[in-house]
Amino acid sequence: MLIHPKARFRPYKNASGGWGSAFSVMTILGRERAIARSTGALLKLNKHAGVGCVSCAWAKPGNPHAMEFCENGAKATAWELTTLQAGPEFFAAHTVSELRNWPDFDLEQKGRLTEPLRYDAVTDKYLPTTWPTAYEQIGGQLRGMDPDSVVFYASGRASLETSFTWQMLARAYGTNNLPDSSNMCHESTSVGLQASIGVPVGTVTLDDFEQTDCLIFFGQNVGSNSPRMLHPLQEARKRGVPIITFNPLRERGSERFVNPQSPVEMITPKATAISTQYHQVAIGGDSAALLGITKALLELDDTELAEGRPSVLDHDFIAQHTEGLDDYLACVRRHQWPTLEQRSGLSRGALEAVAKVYARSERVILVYGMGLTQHRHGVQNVQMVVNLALLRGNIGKPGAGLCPVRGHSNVQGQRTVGISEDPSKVPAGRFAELFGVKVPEKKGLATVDACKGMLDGSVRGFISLGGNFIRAVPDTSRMEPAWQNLHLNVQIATKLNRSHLLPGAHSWLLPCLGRIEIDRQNGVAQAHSTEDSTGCIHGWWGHAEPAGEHLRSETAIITGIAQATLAPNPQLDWQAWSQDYSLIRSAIAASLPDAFHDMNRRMWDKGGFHRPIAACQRQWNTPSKKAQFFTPLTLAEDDDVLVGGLRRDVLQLMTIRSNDQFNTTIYGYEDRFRGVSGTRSVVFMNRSDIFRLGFEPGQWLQLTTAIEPEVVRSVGPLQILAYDIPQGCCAAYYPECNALVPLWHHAEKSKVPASKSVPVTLKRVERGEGQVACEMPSAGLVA
Ligand SMILES: Nc1nc2c(c(=O)[nH]1)N[C@H]1C(S)=C(S)[C@@H](COP(=O)(O)OP(=O)(O)OC[C@H]3O[C@@H](n4cnc5c(=O)[nH]c(N)nc54)[C@H](O)[C@@H]3O)O[C@H]1N2
Ligand SMILES: Nc1nc2c(c(=O)[nH]1)N[C@H]1C(S)=C(S)[C@@H](COP(=O)(O)OP(=O)(O)OC[C@H]3O[C@@H](n4cnc5c(=O)[nH]c(N)nc54)[C@H](O)[C@@H]3O)O[C@H]1N2
Ligand SMILES: [Mo]
Repeated sequence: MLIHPKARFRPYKNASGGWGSAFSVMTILGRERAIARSTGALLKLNKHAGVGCVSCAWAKPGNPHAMEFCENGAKATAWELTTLQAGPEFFAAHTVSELRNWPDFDLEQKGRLTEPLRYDAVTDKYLPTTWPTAYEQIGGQLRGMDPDSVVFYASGRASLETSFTWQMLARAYGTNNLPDSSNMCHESTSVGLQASIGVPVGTVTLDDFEQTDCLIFFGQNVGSNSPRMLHPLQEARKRGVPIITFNPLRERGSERFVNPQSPVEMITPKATAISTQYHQVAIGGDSAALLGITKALLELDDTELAEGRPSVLDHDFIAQHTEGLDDYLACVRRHQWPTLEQRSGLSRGALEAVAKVYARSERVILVYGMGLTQHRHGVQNVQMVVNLALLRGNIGKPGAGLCPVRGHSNVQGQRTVGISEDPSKVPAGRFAELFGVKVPEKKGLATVDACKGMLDGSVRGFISLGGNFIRAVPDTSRMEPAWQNLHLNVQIATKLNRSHLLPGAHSWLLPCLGRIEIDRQNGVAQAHSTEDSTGCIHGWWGHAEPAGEHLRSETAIITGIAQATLAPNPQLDWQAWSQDYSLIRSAIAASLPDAFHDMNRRMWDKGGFHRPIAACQRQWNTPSKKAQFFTPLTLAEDDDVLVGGLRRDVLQLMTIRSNDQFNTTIYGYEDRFRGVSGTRSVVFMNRSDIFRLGFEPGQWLQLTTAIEPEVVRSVGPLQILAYDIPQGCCAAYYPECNALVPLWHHAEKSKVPASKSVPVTLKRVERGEGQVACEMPSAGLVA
């Protein structure tokens, strides 16, 4: 096990990017012993017909930089191409109960899985098995189960080909139980944008960034989570484009950036200031802030009209393209400034300053991330952003639009090719006609409902295409015992994680190739494809030799399970699909011709090909055929406990990512930009809250969820860090704090867990001096 450095906090004075980034990349390449294996792949990352980065989903430019990757892309590459291995000897040496006590970091740090394994309850170990045996036994289990009791989970990394095959397997087997990591992520976008503008995805492309004259960010941490996006932002800033950021934390990447690939910037101390206005909105305060901006915009409009100047609202656009303005404006007028200031945590002056910039900009891009979607009112937050865009016609014109920044590298694409619990999202008629697969009519389970099914025992089987479900979902302490009651648990994975260590009655761990590895079928290298955050589809090749001879591709594993489970189907040749992925692409193209016609050719176009997004053409696929202004019922119903409200001992907790992690994969204990080093066991608090509540920085706290008093959800000990965060708010790391999030505490309509707004109380606990706080905090639940 790695010896962790001593916990340390020292404010980070540098920009994001720069030498800090370069050192961080070299450290992980060295530690993973992956320098030789990764270098070639890194040079091809995100380039035309090159290697698709397995980190984030940010757009891949047609004219890439010499090195079109970022610190986190390099880390993700090193993580996948590590030469460390967790082979059968490793599993022979450790029981599953023992491994369960290891931190997430140590588990994945053991390296790549190399052989198919089956859990043996007698020895409490994973024992080697063979592929044919595994398929046959899994198929046998599946044949004996009710399809409605089996869940097919996908994490957003799998390619379009794999994802299409995956959903076909679930449907041919007889279920729409297809939860996806996006159910915990941008599902608020899919629901909110669909209702407001008739498409479930954003409306901008990279070209828009070159033409925009203003960018506004809500709750998206660009410097850590989509760092390549800093390049277009830096260029925009050089053109004098204002960038306004709403975030409770002053995230370094949103403040200033040094391009680590620019020799001049690296040797001169010249960072680009990214945000021209930075508003530290209270957690959950964005809807109020957006209402306030609109109120200020209306006041500005009154002045302009009174002085004989044109309106600041785009009345032509509003009349021709939208519906519901009057109701919305009445709601805006009804809300008084003191309420909006209190709920947003921002002053009227600050929101007026935003309105001024917005009113004088012709082409505005509105960017957002988990800071908006992972709230009780996540869908409303998204729709309020749309409202702001509609007021000035900022959708469907060059340089303007909505930019939800997706997480996993193909999470948007997975949904496009049919991974959804909702059968109306797939072309059922074509599936029946082309492949003889009848899509079940019954709606399936998404993530939260799949969890409920585990708790009530109706979900008996779980098959996972990547990801770390049990660590990513909320309510850890209730979910983990339920997960162990599963009858069947099959995990297709590259690295060992906690979801593998709570086995059910029959459990397999099936090691697969990563996307950066060469995937040969019958000796012929296979390409694959992904869709990025801007709806652009690209073809990629694997680059490195596989980590082991026993690994199979994800597609091969899925088709292997399909053949062992399903009766032969003359219209669907799984074997042929597994041997030649171009046949899967042809099947995608035939199923979804509008988006994917000629996919096999077009995915190699320089810069990829864009699938048509109706809203970009100002065609609104809503019931009324207009874009909808959305009127919030109230701003207060957002929170189970009001921020700064009646209970002064309650703080609003957001669960955040460090710069040194990718979701549940912990690369290390350095959150460089936030100045935290050697630990993840911290709670970021406002200094006045610390003293008001009778604590001192450096003390240890136990956090307890302050809703549903009959269930105790508690995590700790976490060490207090005095930090620049609004009063009434606090922050701590995901996934360690997931035990605090009640399963039912999710966004209305989208059911995205409200991981960014959990009311908590804090209690002082003892902790030995000088101890290294690197373990997983112990989570406890008393029912
Ligand atoms: N390096 C790295 N890259 C990643 C990932 C990773 O874990 N590591 N994960 C990938 C995935 S799957 C996803 S979904 C994305 C996630 O990327 P983001 O969408 O950036 O998600 P988070 O980092 O969870 O949170 C974003 C920001 O929201 C702010 N925030 C919290 N609450 C509020 C609020 O109420 N209002 C506002 N305005 N802001 C708020 C937080 O301070 C934080 O800076 O990144 C992807 N890329
Ligand atoms: N409290 C809280 N909870 C959250 C969030 C939050 O902000 N706060 N964020 C949510 C979000 S946005 C998301 S997207 C989810 C993430 O949920 P998931 O997508 O389920 O989790 P990951 O951590 O991305 O999965 C990591 C695992 O994927 C496997 N893996 C990696 N590469 C491959 C591959 O190529 N193929 C296969 N088959 N397996 C692979 C490895 O075994 C690795 O351990 O978590 C959600 N949960
Ligand atoms: Mo995500």
